[in-house]
Amino acid sequence: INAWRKRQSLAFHRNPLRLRRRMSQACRDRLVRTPTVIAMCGLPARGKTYISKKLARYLHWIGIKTKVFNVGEYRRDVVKSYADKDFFDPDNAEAVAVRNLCAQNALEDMCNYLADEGEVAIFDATNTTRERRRVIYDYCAHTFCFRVFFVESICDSVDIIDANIREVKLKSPDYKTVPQDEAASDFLSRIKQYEKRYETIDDKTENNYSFIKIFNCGERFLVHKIGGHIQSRVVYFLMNIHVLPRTIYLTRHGESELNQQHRIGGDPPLSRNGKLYAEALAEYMDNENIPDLIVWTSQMQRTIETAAKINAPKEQWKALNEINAGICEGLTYVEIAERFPDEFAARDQSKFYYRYPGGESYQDLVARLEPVIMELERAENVLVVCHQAVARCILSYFLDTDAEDLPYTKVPLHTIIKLTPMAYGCTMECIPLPIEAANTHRDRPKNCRPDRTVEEALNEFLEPDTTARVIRTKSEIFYNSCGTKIETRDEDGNRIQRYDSINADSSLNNIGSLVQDLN
Ligand code: ADP
Ligand code: FDP
Ligand code: F6P
Repeated sequence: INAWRKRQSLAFHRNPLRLRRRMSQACRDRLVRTPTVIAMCGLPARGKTYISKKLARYLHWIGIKTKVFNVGEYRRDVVKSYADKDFFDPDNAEAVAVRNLCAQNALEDMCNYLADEGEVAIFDATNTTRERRRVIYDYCAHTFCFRVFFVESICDSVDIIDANIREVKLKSPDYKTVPQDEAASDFLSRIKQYEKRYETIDDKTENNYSFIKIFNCGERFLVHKIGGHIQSRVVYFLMNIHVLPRTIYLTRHGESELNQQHRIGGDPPLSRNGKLYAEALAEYMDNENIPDLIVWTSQMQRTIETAAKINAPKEQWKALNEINAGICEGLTYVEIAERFPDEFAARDQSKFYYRYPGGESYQDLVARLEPVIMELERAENVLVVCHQAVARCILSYFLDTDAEDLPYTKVPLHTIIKLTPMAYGCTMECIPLPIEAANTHRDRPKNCRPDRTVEEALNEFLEPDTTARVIRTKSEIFYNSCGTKIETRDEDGNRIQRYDSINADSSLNNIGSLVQDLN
């Protein structure tokens, strides 16, 4: 650690620009937008990486520039092949030096990120000794004037730890070539190595730190000296999440009368196809037999009608109403391009931030949906029946989509999206029900200049077609509209095999392209 400090001080003096930047930051603690370091703390297999990734996704979604710095990755980069738990023996001086160097590099990268562009950085390491926490605090709070918030996860439930090891830790690159039983026993011994020197955050000697302690996956919390709005939001978020297995179902309403006319907004009833979807959806949900399912709709009649036949308790949320298109409500995209060419171009240039005159932007929508996301985190099995723009915002939270791509995510009508939270993310499966519907999606146009002609603005817009149909190929394989194989059937239409759900990484952005290709 001394060598680490020396190096730090050398690097500091070698870079006068950075020095100036730091000096000007000296009084930052009193500012609202002071960057925040969230430093994890806890023995291995206590959910630190899980919490780091989930927190980063949430902060990114609410528009805060956030990045996770996982010291395990720095260590794997330096020590190419992990031998065994002896590497984590606190009396193994050589290994301790390597581990400290990795932590040092991660810490430097993290602070540079915050000094340059970041707002929140999460330092994902064990940080289980008082000395390590002191070094982190001194470096981040004194040298850089960043706020520091420790998040300690404490868990003594053998069942939870065993499950974490089995479901997550054994899949680590450390154990790629090691038999599972051997790996499990090595990981338990690794935990024992850390236990030799583990010091929980002490609210007397470490009384000056801001921190939260999470006991047994949120059974109990201890919160100490919260500093600033980011830390309060983080605490609120951490107090709402849970790790129980569940599935979130997401769908848009059935096709509405205005969808058929390609008009946006309004509060129209369902079309004939939309009503058929409402019936098919109720039947699908019934067949899924989901324990304690609850259904959320917006307060617009098209979502209420879509959910009406589902046999489950229902709640209406105003926050789930579709984006308000202000002066463009009830118009088609063609009419908007003709009547308000400047507005139409402005939206194409920056769709996430563009606010309709008298209406909303996608950015406004994300803010409006935050309580819904928080309740979704608290809930177990839920079906959310909502709208195109709203569904894009909710999906972007689960799939960690960038603001720029969010408003172009393809979410076809008459498609059920099944989201299943997994260890560090979420899997997504799309199930299109075979009922025709209008295509309400308009791609990002190539020409977004304000001086384009109406024709150019609309050239990019293919006339709506039908979409979201189950596609049957000659080989009797069924695909969903994400382009993922969902099942094979025999000549008589009986299911032969069902395929596993896809990983969220393959993202909804591919919906539609495969539909067109196969058609
Ligand atoms: P660590 O980074 O502490 O070594 P991981 O984040 O890799 O542990 O462990 C992931 C597992 O931890 C997930 O299966 C998740 O369900 C579980 N988990 C999440 N939060 C907690 C918590 N507060 N306490 C214990 N386990 C948790
Ligand atoms: P992770 O589970 O994230 O991989 O032993 C657990 C571990 O993290 C190691 O991989 C990593 O080298 C170490 O923690 C990093 O933290 P320390 O520097 O605190 O040991
Ligand atoms: O067309 C259906 C609809 O839900 C409209 O009510 C809404 O204005 C629109 O989709 C949102 O999609 P986009 O942001 O792509 O215009």
